[in-house]
Amino acid sequence: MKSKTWVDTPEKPRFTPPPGAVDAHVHVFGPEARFRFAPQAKYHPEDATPEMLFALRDRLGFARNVIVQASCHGTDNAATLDAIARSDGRARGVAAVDPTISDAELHALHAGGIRAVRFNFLKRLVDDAPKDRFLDIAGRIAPLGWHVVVYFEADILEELTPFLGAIPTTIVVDHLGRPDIAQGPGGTDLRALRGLLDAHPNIWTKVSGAERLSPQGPPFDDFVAAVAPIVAAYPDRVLWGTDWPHPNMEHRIPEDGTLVDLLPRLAPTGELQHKLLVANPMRLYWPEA
Ligand code: 0GY
Repeated sequence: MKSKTWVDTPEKPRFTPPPGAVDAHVHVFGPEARFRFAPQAKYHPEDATPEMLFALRDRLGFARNVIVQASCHGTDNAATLDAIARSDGRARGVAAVDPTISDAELHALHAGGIRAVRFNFLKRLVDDAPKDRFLDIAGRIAPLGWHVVVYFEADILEELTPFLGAIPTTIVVDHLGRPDIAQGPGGTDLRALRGLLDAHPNIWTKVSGAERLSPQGPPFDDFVAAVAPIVAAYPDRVLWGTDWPHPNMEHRIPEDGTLVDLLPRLAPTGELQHKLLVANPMRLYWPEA
C-alpha cells in the first residue's frame, strides 16, 4: 500500500514567517507516472507533487523551498529537478548522487538548481553508505561551491566524526543528528552535537524534526526546551524546514501549521528568526541574491 503522510490543507499558522523565509527541508514524491521510485526504495508513497508543495509554501507564508532528494527516488534526481524547474526560481535542491557521477552531470545538476549533496546513513532508508566514496564526492562538489547534508542518528555520531572532519565543505546535519530529546537540553546526545559544532565551525544543523524526535508530541514542549538553546548558541549555523511531506510518518502525521508555530519558540527574537529562516538558508542556497 502507498503511504500518505501529510495533511492536505493544514491549519494556517499563527506565526507569520519574515519576508523571504525559506522552508529549507522539503521533498517531492513523483508524480510516479513520470518519475518512478527507485527499485531499492524503502517506502512507496503517494504522489506529493510540486504544485502541492508550492500551495503549502504559500499557505504557510514562506517564500522559498529547499527540496531534498528523497531516498525513495534513489540517485535519480529527476523529480527534484522538475520541481525546481517549476518553482519560478523559488526552489533549490539537495541531490543524492552515485559515486560514479561525471563532472558534466554535476554541472548539469548545478544548472538545474542543486547546491548540495546528501549523505544518508540511516539503515532503514539506504542499503549502504560508503564513507570513502562519499569523501570522493565531497572533494568533487567543493569547487562548485556546494555543501554536504548528512543524515544520521545520534548513536553513530562519534564513529562518524573523523569522516565529518575530513569533508572540505560546509556540512549541514539533518534533524540535529536525531538526538534523544527525552534526555533534555543537557543530555548526552545534544551535548555531543554541541561538541561537534564547537570543534568544527563549518558544521551547521537543521533544528527541524520535532514531529519525529519529540516523545511528547504537540505542542512539542520537550523539543523546544531541548532545541531553543541550540538556536541561541549557534544562530548563524542553523536552518529549519517543515520536512513536508513527512516521509514514513504515517502513524504520527503532523500539522504543518503547528510546526511553523514552533518557530517563535525556537527563535524568540526577530533577529534570530531572520537568521534561521532568511539569512542562513540564503547564504547556502542563493548566495548570489
Ligand atoms: C526526512 C526523513 C526521513 C526520510 C528521508 O530521504 C528520505 O527518505 O529523508 C526519515 O524517514 O526519517 O528528512 O525526510
